[in-house]
Amino acid sequence: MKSLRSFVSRYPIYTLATTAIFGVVATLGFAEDTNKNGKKLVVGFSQVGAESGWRTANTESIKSEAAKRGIDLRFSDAQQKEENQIKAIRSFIAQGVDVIAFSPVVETGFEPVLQEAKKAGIPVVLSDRAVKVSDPSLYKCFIGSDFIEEGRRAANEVVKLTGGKGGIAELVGTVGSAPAIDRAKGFREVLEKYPDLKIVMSQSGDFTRAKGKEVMEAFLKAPNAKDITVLFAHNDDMALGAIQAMEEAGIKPGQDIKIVSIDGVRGAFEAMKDGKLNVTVECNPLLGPQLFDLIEKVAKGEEVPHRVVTQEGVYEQSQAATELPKRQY
Ligand code: GZL
Repeated sequence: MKSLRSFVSRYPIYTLATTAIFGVVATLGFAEDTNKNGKKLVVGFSQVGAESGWRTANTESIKSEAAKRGIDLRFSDAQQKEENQIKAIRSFIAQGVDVIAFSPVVETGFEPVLQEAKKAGIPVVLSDRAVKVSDPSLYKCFIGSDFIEEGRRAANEVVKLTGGKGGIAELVGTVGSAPAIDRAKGFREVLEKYPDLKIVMSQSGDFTRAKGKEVMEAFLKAPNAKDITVLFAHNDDMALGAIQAMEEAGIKPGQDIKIVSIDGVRGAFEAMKDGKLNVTVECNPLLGPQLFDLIEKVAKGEEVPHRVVTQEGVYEQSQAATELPKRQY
């Protein structure tokens, strides 16, 4: 301490400069995020995959925010396979990361590995999608959309487009995933009030454009294809695939068959601008900043809410042209 004092008295200008530089670095946010021992924060993140435009934007938001905060992010892409996510979480435990975060590809099957993380004293944060577990303490927080509300919003838009009458073809998301289960639930909750609006076909397109096109082709070949007046797609990528299938079959998407989907990716706004999609219900993928705010608190052992819901809107064709330049994903 004495030597430091004598250094400051002999070289005040160097001390002043160093303090100023550190101050600037900290203010500009270049200071690294640290764990409770003051070391660089190490976070293991298991991502669902790269199945859709939404997922790409979500991954970008997570990676860029971690880099901005100087966090050591161990990122793993599960290619939409649960066994890969379980393997990745086990690897994060073995590496002794400070926090594990993941977007579970399906709701069930994660309890054992979450018990292992708890036993290892590593807190877990859920991003985007939830899990079904018997012990809610197995994760500190779940930040993501209210998928049931997204389903209700989509159904209300279908009612507005059809006057409450017609036949609905449904492209379902990944079987067993929280968004697929809850969007279907919210959609059917509203439909109960409209007996003349019926789901005539429903099949999973696994949230991908390719599968969405394939399933829509099958819908259009079905004996009751003529009953379809509306398509409800659980995400924009499947809707864009279905639009391709309709055009190849000589059907005008957005006119002969109305289309309502969910996510709000750029491609959906372009399709609305071209009159091929009628509505997209927003599902915000830009979770990075909020997610790492929560992770930093959890890393320091601070209390966080067990559920954080992201705020979202609904966009119709008439808004597409003005909204398109503003879209961040
Ligand atoms: C929703 C997210 C879903 C998107 C799809 O939060 O989990 O997964 O709606 C994505 O585009 O594949």
